[in-house]
Amino acid sequence: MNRIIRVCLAVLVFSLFGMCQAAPAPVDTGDPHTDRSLIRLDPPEQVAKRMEWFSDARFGMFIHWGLYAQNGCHWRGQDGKSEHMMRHLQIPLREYEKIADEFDPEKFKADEWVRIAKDAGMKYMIITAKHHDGFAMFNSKSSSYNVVVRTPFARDPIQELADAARKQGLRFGVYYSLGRDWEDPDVPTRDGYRSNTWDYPDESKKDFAKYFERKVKPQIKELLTQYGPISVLWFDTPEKISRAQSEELIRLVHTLQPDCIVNQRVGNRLGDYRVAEQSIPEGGYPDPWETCMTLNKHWGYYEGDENWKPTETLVRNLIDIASKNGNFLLNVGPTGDGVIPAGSVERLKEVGLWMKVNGEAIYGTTGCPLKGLAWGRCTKKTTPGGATLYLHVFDWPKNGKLLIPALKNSVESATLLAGGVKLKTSAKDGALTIALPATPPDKISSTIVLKVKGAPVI
Ligand code: JFZ
Repeated sequence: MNRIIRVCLAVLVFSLFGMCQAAPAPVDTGDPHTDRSLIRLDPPEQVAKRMEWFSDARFGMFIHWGLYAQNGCHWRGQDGKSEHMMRHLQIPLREYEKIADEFDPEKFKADEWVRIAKDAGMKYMIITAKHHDGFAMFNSKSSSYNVVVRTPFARDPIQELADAARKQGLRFGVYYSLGRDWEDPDVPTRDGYRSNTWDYPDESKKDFAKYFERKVKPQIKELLTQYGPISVLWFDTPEKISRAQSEELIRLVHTLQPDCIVNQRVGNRLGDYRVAEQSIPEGGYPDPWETCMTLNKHWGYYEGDENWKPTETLVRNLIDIASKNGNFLLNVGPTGDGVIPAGSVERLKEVGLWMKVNGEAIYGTTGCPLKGLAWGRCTKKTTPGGATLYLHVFDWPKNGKLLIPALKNSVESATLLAGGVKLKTSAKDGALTIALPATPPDKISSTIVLKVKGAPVI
């Protein structure tokens, strides 16, 4: 009888343990943007090596710049709503391309753009090489529909930015729209959704493979062979690309530039890392991931949009994302004459001031096992024999006592990152309390450096 009871108890314990451990399997949406775990073509250690700089970098600049910026996403007095202006107003290609005749950003200075990113604490930048309008913002020999051939500007901003980024020590990447190209007659979409149905009305005649061979592959080759090291290929809108085409693209990229990372929007659950858009996924993702966000309400320059996110929001987003092992790709939309709007520059400068003091608590950190902290977030660095926990305190406790529930480790030291002031700690009932000065060093987020012995035990 005892043996039967023991076996039943063992089964009960394991099934209970199993229940509390097994997270519900995330549902596959079938949407290439949101599918769960990524499928890798390379061995995990090779992917991890390729991704190292990215996870250390944590913070980058996204740049949406193209013909739509010429008049702030407006056309002949009409509101084009966004960088999708050509689609929103169903502008015939023969009319839209005339914008190129006026595009002459005489104030464009690549070094200035890179300096703004660098001063903000950003470690990489990604610019739209070809957005949905199909217009190449680089010297493409495979398509004359490009900035060098078709505009009075007649310069190659991708070349100038790649050179400037390299000179100032930032990594450089390009965005490439796969599934939308309103210049090319062979780009079908899911049921015509966001396709160019005004110049090319018959979706059934559109052959993605022709566009893929004629434009996509040649331009990806150009981008990866004409501009030096490209660190990121940021694909977009992969709805109609086949698994074989996604694989072919990844292999092409990694053959030409083995260190270049590819985001998941290459399609079919492939890619080196995941992307979120305008949101911070609750628990992050198991794979390396990045969320991209606008500074105001638009990706491309939209005249009159002064709805800039407060610097506090930007800094706290960066911290929240880093605490979940993610990267923050923050967007600017330069004007038609080549200037990053003042509202963006001001906020990026303020983020940079915070990063100057607290960057150590963001760069090279990983997510932290301390979750659900009412007063802020936690990031972590593993050290020989222990860990450094960076406590990001948004809400400075009025009673001067910061409570860290459930941290079991013994503490080596606790200091304020700004100024290095030593802090007293006390442990009771499995919780740690840190005594804090009355005034926080930073009103947005103050960092406490907590060095503990051994790997964090929660
Ligand atoms: C796409 C573009 O349409 C947009 O113009 C911008 O370039 C943005 C960064 O990318 O927009 C998307 C793409 C994917 C999703 C949402 C908007 N998604 O997966 O939810």
